[in-house]
Amino acid sequence: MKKKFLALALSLVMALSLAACGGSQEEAPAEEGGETPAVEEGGSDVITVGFAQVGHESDWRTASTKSAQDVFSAENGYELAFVDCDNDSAKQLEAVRNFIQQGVDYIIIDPIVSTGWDAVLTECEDAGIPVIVIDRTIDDSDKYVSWVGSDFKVEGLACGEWLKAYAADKGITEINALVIEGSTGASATIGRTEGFKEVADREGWTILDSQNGDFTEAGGQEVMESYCQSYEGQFNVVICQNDNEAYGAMTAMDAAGVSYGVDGDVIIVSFDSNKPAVQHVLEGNMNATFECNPMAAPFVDEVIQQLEAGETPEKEIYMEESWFAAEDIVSEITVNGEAMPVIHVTQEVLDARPY
Ligand code: GZL
Repeated sequence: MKKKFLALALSLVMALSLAACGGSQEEAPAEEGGETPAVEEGGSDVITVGFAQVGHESDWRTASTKSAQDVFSAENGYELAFVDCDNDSAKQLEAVRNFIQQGVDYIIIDPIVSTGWDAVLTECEDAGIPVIVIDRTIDDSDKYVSWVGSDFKVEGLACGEWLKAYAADKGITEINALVIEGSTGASATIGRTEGFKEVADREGWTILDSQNGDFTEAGGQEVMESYCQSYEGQFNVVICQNDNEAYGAMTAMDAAGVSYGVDGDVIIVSFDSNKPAVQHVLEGNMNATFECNPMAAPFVDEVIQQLEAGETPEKEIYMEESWFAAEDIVSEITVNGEAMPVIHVTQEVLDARPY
């Protein structure tokens, strides 16, 4: 800790001298993107954490960032160096290398994509800085202490199993689906796509198209506008791989005169289940939403405290998630042999949503 403390003090002196000669490290609030300055000088018992966040592309991401800022605070004994990597993998690798230079005590990574990580994780290992991965996965290296996140394939499977049961109850015998994917190469995209496709293939459904909406509202709207032209009258299901894409898709379908939701011609679902999406489900604009829990920071705090105490944390820590539907039709689904409840959204359910 003292070694790193000295390195931090040196980087603080460098930052201050940089500022004195006109350079500066603008401190940008996380919700606008940007980065906090190098970890400032703290007491010797302050735990310094560098967090290389995906970006600021969605409501889910905002909730994830807020969770980290709430947990890794001064009053909790932390100094947080936060970098919003703006969905740019090169920037994310650079941020991690800067954390190594700053000599932080721990590095948290939410990897934009799941490959290209072994070299920089080896540098973290050589520097003696433990890495904790959250949310998305790193698939080409295991040089990190723990991963905290969700099973994205289970989310995709749950969506498929719910749709199967819902369609059966509604007497819908033919499914022609359009998928608006998340960012290419993200494990969330890969898992949700795989899971839903596994059910679709088993049930003989048709996936008419599957294009990248980049987890953004604009991306969802753009892809859906194209779909409304290319597949007019051919589709009855839209799978949006996050809430923000669904908001954009609804805007596009409104403009194209396509009805959707509980009383519409098209079933629309999303992943994440942020409060605005659950509100849309309550109002019947969306048929269902499948939660992806963004509150990983408390679990990371637990991992760090275990490491500080000389204990060995779990390598994989999965977070609890729920599935929400507008109508009280499908109350339970089975995924990988496990029975899972489907929550009928009421005002009480909406009010209880934490993010
Ligand atoms: C999933 C997360 C995804 C969310 C999107 O764990 O990585 O990225 O589903 C976010 O909202 O942009």
